[in-house]
Amino acid sequence: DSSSPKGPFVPTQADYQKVYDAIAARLANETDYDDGSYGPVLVRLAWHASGTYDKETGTGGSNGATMRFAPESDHGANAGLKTARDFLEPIKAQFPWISYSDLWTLGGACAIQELSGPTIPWRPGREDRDVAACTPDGRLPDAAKDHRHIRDVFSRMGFDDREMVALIGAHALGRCHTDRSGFDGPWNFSPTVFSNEFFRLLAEEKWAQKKWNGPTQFTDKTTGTLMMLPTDMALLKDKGFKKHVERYAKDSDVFFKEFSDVFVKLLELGVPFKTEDRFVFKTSE
Ligand code: DDH
Repeated sequence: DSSSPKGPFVPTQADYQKVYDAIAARLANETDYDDGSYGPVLVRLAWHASGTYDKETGTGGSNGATMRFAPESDHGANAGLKTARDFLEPIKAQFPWISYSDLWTLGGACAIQELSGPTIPWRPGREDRDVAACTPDGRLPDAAKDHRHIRDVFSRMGFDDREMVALIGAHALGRCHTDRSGFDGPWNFSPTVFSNEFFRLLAEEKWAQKKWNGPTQFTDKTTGTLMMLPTDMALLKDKGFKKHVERYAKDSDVFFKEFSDVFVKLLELGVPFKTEDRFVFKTSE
């Protein structure tokens, strides 16, 4: 009946799949960037939007998408993420009903799946908040620090040792950029394919401090072209972390399963969802 009043648009799983498909298509088309994919930087955007969560105060997390605003957009840790936010703008224009906070997290889930990673079940319901909800600087990890810092930062979000190590395995993807973090280079030879290579190389390669004028980072002795951050190396120093590095280095299936669970948890920290149901999106062919 065309005369009946229309209620507000309530998107279904099929509508979110359309958003997923549009992001996946854009990832497939826009290959003239870095190692050929915006996927890694989309994963980093979803992580930095979520990783500000503080379990004591309930502040931060992906709900709000406050990285749209200064000061949060200017926090040192977020350098370079404008690239990812801008990449998603045409998707927001095509689907104006989705919040930025849902879009950025969906972008991360989509990128993991499209880069051959595990399925990332995803829930909608985040609402954008204004500049007043920006988190203070210093909540995201500092790559120059040690195992105690990793444990401090990730316990504040509510993660245990196993989850911390699994999450950092996302460094299978992408690279460091001197004009963003000051560090340089990729962690493995296939930075656009999600894998357990980060752990395999960390456990099996020999790493030496890089000789250069930049910040302290490590280089593989075999080729001299790969990198590890001080915080990555810290995973070998701490017994509670190292056992998980070794488990994931040996067993890719276990890593995929445990990464999926903890990435889902990361993207949901502090979000007041109204639904229990998660959507599993179909990956593109
Ligand atoms: Fe990371 N990360 N990350 N990271 N990260 C960088 C790049 C990428 C740390 C530092 C850096 C996670 C944890 C940590 C990704 C995902 C995740 C860069 C380089 C630095 C520095 C940025 C640049 O120069 O462009 C530190 C420190 C930690 C830590 O936990 C101690 C986690 C948990 C994730 C995740 O996704 C779950 C990804 C992907 C990238 C590659 C980005 C790109 O543009 O490529």
